[in-house]
Order: sequence, then C-alpha cells, then structure tokens
Amino acid sequence: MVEKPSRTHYASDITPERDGERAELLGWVHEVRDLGGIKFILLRDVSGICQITVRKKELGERAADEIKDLGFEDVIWVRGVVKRQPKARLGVEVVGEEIRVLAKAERPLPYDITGKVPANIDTRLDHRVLDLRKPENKAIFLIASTALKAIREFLRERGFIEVRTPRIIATATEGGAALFEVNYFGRKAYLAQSPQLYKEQLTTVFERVFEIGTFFRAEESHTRRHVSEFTSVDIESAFMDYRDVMEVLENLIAHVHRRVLEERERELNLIGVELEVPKTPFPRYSYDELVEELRGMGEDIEWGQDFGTPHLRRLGEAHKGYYFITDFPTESKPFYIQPRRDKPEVSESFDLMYEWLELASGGTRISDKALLERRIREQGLNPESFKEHLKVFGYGMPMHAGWGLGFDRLMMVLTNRWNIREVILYPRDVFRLTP
Ligand code: AMO
Repeated sequence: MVEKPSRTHYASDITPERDGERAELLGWVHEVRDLGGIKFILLRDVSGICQITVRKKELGERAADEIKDLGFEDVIWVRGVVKRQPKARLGVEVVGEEIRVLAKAERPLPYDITGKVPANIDTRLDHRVLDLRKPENKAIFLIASTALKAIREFLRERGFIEVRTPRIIATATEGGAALFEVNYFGRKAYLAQSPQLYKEQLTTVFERVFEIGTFFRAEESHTRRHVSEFTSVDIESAFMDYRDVMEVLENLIAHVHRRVLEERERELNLIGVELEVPKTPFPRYSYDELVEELRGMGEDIEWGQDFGTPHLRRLGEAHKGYYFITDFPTESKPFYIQPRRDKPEVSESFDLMYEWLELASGGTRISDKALLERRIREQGLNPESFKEHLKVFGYGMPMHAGWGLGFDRLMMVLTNRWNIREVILYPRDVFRLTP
C-alpha cells in the first residue's frame, strides 16, 4: 500500500505569528536555490507559497541524499518548525527537519512556469496544466469558482431551480450556421448551442429555472472572445418580461462582484485587478438611441443592421462599465423573441454589454403559439422541425422571459484578461482540440 503523507498546515497558514509551531506540509517545488550547506525551497500548494529552509548538516543522511537534485515541480513532504524570519519574503520560513520526495518531475520540463521566459498564449495552452500552476493563472480559476458559487446562491435565493437540459439535440435553436453535427446512431443530431427551448418549456413546470453549463458553437471566426465550447449561465422565468429579467441580471452581476471582493482579495491582488462593485441599475440605451449616437460619431450604419465590431468599439469608448442595449430590431433577433406590441419592428430584447464586449442577451419570449409558428417561418425555418417544442405551447404557456450570460466573458471582465482562452481551463477553438 502507498503510504499516505500527512499534512498539518497549508502554505498560507505559515505566518510569523506561528513562530515555533511544528508543521507538516505537502506541495510542489516552485523554486529551489542551493547555497552549499543550505537549501531554500519555495513550496507551493493550493493555498499559496511558503519558504522552506534546510540545512544539510541538520538533516539525516537519507533526507540529505534525497534532495540532492531537487528540481522544479517535484512533489515533496516536509516536516519542520515555523520560524519568524525577517529576511524571508513573507517574514517567515519553515526550518525543515525531515523532507521526502514523493514524486519526481522530469527534467527539463517542457515549459518554464517561473515566468522568467515570457510565453505567448499558444505556448501557454500547449502546456496548459503547467501554465495553470502559475499562481496568477490559478488565481483566475479560484475567482471563477467563487463567481459560480455566487451565481448559484443569488439565483436560488430568488426561487430559481437549477436544471440540466440535453446537450445532444435534434434541431438548431440559435441559427443553423454555427452547429456541430453528431452522428447519433446513424441519425443526424447536433451539439446544443444553448438550452433555449428546454428552459422555456421548463418554466411551465418550475416557473423559474437556471442552468450553468457548456454549450457549443462551430465558430469559424478566430477572435479573442469566441470559442467553440463556452460556459453559459441561463435563466428563464414565467410571469416576467424583459425588464424584470434585466433587473435580475444587473443585481446578479453586482452580487458576483461583491462576493469575489469578499472571498478573493488575495487572488485579485495577485493578478493586479482592482475590482469595484458596479452601481445598479445599469444604464439602458435603446438600439435606436445608439444608432443615432454612432451616426453622430460619423459611423455609417443603417437601421436594422447589427452592430459590428468597429461599432461596438466606438460604443465601448463612449460607455464605460456595464450597460444594456434594449429594443433591438425584431429581424436581428432569434425567432423566439417577442416583438413589441406597440411597434412590432422592434422587440422586447436586450444585450448586456461591458464596454465593447457583449456579455449576455435575452428578452421576453413569444408565448403565443400561432405567432411563434409565424416567426419561425418568417426566419426561413421549418415549423415541422420545431413540432416537439411547439406542442408545449398548447399546454398552457404563460408569458416568460430570460437571458443567457457568457460566463467566460464575464470572467474576462472580472479578471481583466485580454483573451477568453486565458479564463478557460482547456479552451476549444477552430485550431485547438488538445490538450
Ligand atoms: P447568444 O447567442 O447571444 O444568446 O449567447 C448568449 C451569450 O453567450 C456568450 N457566447 C459565447 N461566448 C464565447 N464563445 C462563443 N462562441 C459564444 N457564443 C455566445 C455571449 C453571449 O452574449 N438563447 C440566447 C440567450 C437567451 O435569450 O436566453 C443565446 O444563446 O456572452
């Protein structure tokens, strides 16, 4: 049987106030310096890094021999005594009395994680697991874990039930172009682009639902904000309209900021981010207003046209922080979005923006079966493909609304990262299927 090593402290527990305490630690060799008779080891574990100092003549022969060629990323167990040490980086060290190498890493490692050699994003992703061991990269995912927890607690508190919908589906929901096809026992199936139709149906059972999951888009465009597998936070609620769910969304975003600030101060410092809780309500601008604004800036844009990247850049310069764009032209939105009753050429829809970046979109949904069928047809789709969905609209479909929030894009904002790939553990895009 493999001997299970014991641990009494994590690296972050090693503080000057614990001077004199005995400690057993487990972790990876982050750095090692050999000054003849004395070795300085930086031990890294999930909580952080601490300094271990070992004097060879104080170690038993076996231990001294074991750490002779200690190197980056070896897994070690150390037993020693905490010692206040003003000369050490954190003012404290553990004076090692016993040390064991539990697993050796190969030499040389294919990638330098100390950051002394700067690496571009592709090299980093090629060696992702090593790259993630860098404290500042790991910090992003500790923040993500807190953000996910915050989202769940916020939505649950407001009566939303967490659901899981299929990833293998028979019909496209968000337009046919970006679909991945799957050979499903000889039949054609697709990877889900969103939980849209299922979450709408489930409002007739649970009233308020949410889902956090990965969805798939066959994105040919290679940008810093698109991947082919992304995490979406979706909500849908019966008896709400788009204004109600916008309110849910802005308050959720503020709550996530608050929680991340409370729980992840250390990680935010590590990545150099000064986060502030955004003020709610977020500004709301209609599509029409922004078209006028863009024209005022000299941009050539026709009514009905989607905002392209150059337009979004201009808007992002003019509008800092979070804001909503509302009331998009009906034609520019998916078939399930409710046209405004007083002005059917625009819809009860919105996008949540952070400067130039679209984070979420949503709206009031069509709940009338005949209208939904008409909109499917008007968008050049075949109602026959949606018959399973349409039939639910005959079973008592209340008014409902919801949104889908790109979690990875929210993480780009929270951690101030330039490329969406930095905030995804193992990103997938046109060029990347491994690791
Ligand atoms: P939409 O298609 O706008 O809406 O997607 C919602 C949000 O998901 C994120 N997103 C992506 N993130 C990374 N890479 C991608 N390829 C990608 N595609 C989308 C974006 C986007 O704002 N069913 C509707 C939502 C709803 O109305 O409830 C939908 O899917 O942040």
